[in-house]
Amino acid sequence: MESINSRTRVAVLTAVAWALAGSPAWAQHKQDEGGVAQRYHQEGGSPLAKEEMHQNINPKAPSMTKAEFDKGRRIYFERCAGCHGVLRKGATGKPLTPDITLKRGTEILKVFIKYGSPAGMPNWGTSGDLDDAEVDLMARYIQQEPPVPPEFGMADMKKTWKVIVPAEKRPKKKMNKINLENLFSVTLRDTGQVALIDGDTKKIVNVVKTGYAVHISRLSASGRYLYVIGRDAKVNLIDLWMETPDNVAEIRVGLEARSVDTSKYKKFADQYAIAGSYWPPQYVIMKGDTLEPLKIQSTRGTTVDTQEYHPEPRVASIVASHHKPEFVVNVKETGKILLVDYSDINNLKTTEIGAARFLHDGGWDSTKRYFLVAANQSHKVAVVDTQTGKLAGLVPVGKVPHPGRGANFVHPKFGPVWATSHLGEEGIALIGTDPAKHPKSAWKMVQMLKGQGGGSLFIKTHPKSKNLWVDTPLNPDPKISQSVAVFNLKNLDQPPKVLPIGEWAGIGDHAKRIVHPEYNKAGDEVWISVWAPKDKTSAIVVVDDKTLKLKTVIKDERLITPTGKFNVYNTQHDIY
Ligand code: DHE
Repeated sequence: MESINSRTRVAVLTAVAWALAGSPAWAQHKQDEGGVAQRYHQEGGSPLAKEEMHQNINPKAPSMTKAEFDKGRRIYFERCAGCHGVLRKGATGKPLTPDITLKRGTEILKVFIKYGSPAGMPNWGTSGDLDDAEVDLMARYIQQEPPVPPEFGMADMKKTWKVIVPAEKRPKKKMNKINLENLFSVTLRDTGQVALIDGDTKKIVNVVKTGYAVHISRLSASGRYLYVIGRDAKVNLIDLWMETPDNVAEIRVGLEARSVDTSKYKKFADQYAIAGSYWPPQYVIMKGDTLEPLKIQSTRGTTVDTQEYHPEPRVASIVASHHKPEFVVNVKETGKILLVDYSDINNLKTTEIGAARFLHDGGWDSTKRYFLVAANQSHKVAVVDTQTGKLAGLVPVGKVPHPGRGANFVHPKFGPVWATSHLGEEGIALIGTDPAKHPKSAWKMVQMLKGQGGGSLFIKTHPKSKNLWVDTPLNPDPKISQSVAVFNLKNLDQPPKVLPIGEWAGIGDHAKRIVHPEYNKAGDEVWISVWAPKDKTSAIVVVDDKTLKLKTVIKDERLITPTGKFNVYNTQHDIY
């Protein structure tokens, strides 16, 4: 063991004492909350773990063999890159570039990696995720220069682009009897597939092969085409008019990605698709019916606050305006929102709106004029007025907001509001969204409802419903993570009803997370995923929205690790 100087010893002892202090409940609680948010950002691991990268040796760093460096790189991309960034410039987690880590030294770094920190760093060692040798390896790895993954440009995209069924060979009309408006595309996360489930019969229509650890599904303006994006940046295009809906084209748009959407403005219906990537930091506009890549735009640039250059600003959520030929592209690390006018992609006009770091997920208000997006580490929600192309507000909410696409309803006192739950606390923030008739409430948090606990990811309602559904899949208490809270919108002072979805699934006692409520087209039933490990039974529980009673449980051996569910009609029209 290297000798420890006194500064190191104090830091080590403080970190160890903090990590071991089981006694003060609040401290434990805070660690859990922080750890939950950080672990969530690592949830899928990064597909970059598999990419070959050059080992750049820093002569001042402790030595490493090529095999150790490669192992460190793999662990880094699986566990750390989501928070600390590919190039270790920092995002949800702190920067870890050698100018910083070399000063800390191996022993301090080992303590942070093993025991975690109050700021939210998970305790990778004491949790059993990494053994002592791996902790030591990682402490040395992060003192080396960060290896840089390759770029992924037009030529790379074209090499992966496949049109499986050319547009002219596809059906001229719908060839199946499925009620497509009530079809659900369900992410089967760990098998790299989506299950297309008939919302009326609850039967699986097809299981379609897609990218790795699939993230989201979105619809074309007409509702005919379904687009699915994997964490490996593979986009699949599924034609829902086929006798059995299936893939008609695919492409990889980068090495890692999360978001996809399509041109929703009438004149450009079904014409374009857009996908944003985490690496390389860029977005690409494609031909809607073939996925042919047409235009790639980098998101590298300066941050909104310190105005410093950032080499890897990841593309988080993307939404398409229904009123204009415009995509709203949210860039995480720079904290900027780009309004991309796609009416003439050769003379692309982009409005850059400064918001706050780090932009993640969001959705439209009920009129679809305003877009609201979580700036999660700023604990704010940014609001863009897409009519004027300006920031309408930056609303302080609770700790680490995570809305999914959020929920719109009319509050008895404050008029139309949009709601988000939080990863870092139990509150559900309601933000006024009607500056014309309720100017005093507009772009302010008008109320904070008390939910079951932190660790919430998604919240949902429907214009025909009087309920607001809030999941808590990442809460450390299984009672909370395996149930959902339902608020009565007509009486928001009443505590929510808690539905034991995990128990209702009737699939056994194994670990499971209850995640992502999604309405059917009629808005009278809610589907919730019961997400179990890959080798255990999962299910989808369907609840009657009026009576809050169990309607049915969808079970099928093909339903492996279901997470997000996307009802065709609601997704196509941004109803939430
Ligand atoms: Fe997601 C949406 C990123 C972990 C399920 N997720 C999004 C969006 C982004 C994102 C940027 C918005 C897309 C859009 O609207 O265009 N998610 C990330 C991450 O970076 C993160 C934190 C870590 C990771 O490694 O990927 C992450 N996400 C998860 C999960 O662990 C979840 C629960 C399960 C899974 O798929 O692994 C998960 N994310 C989802 C879902 C949506 C989503 C279901 C879409 C919600 C909606 O209703 O639109």
